[in-house]
Amino acid sequence: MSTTALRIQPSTTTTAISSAINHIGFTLPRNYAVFRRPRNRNFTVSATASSFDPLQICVKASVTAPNKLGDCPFCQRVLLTMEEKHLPYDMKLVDLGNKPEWFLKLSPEGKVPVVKLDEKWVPDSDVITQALEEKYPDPVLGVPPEKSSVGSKIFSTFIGFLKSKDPSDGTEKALLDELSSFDNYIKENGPFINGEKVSSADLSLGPKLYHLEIALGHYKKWAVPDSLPYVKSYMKTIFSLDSFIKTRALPEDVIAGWRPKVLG
Ligand SMILES: N[C@@H](CCC(=O)N[C@@H](CS)C(=O)NCC(=O)O)C(=O)O
Repeated sequence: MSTTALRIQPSTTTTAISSAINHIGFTLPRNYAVFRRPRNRNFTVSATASSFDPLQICVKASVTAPNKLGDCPFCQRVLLTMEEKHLPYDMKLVDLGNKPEWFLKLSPEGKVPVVKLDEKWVPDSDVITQALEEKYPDPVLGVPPEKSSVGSKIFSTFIGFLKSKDPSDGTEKALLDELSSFDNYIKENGPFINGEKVSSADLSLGPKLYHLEIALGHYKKWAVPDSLPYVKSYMKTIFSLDSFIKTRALPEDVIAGWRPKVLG
């Protein structure tokens, strides 16, 4: 908690106090609130984070640029959740090619993302995003169970097609079938999976579609066909969210990340 002492009259509103704080060059981070204590006397103003210090998250580091976020779609999913919930966070970039000791101590499986919640390092994006939803329910990102699996087979069928060396083995068709049923779903229920607002289902699927677009474009010269306009517009919408732009990987990292799978 940080404390800023100002001379303010008892009648001064907290809104005026906030602007006074901003005026002296101290910008309140998002998620901070101003309180007066004691009420209605000359007092100290406390600018207090509504509940916590920044969340600590370990994520994959870029392999193509120094000090940049890498190409892990599960890390991006968690970062997107924090961004959409306006939670401050502190990223620790981990070189997965040469995992440091400090990282292996807190993540014995050696996987990212891991997030420190209630003094414990928690792995797995499913578990982390669920815990964030429970701990920080505003805004609600959760979806009814029947919607949480919409589009969930797209990622595995994309990987099957990406790895395939035989154009007639049915892997492209398997991916197109999944994309086609997603196209129909968005046509009926969109623009997002849960309707009008972005949800946890979009924040999980979006980074995977980003990998699909870049990796298949690069390695197979393949793109989502024009016959699936709802998939294309969905991708455009998700990829242009501020939260997505802020947390996306560099295309060079996505390409480098999939190379071992493609070479097989
Ligand atoms: N089920 C996990 C998967 C996490 C995962 O596979 N992360 C990859 C990076 S994308 C990883 O840490 N791999 C360890 C390694 O490459 O050694 C989740 O949803 O968080």
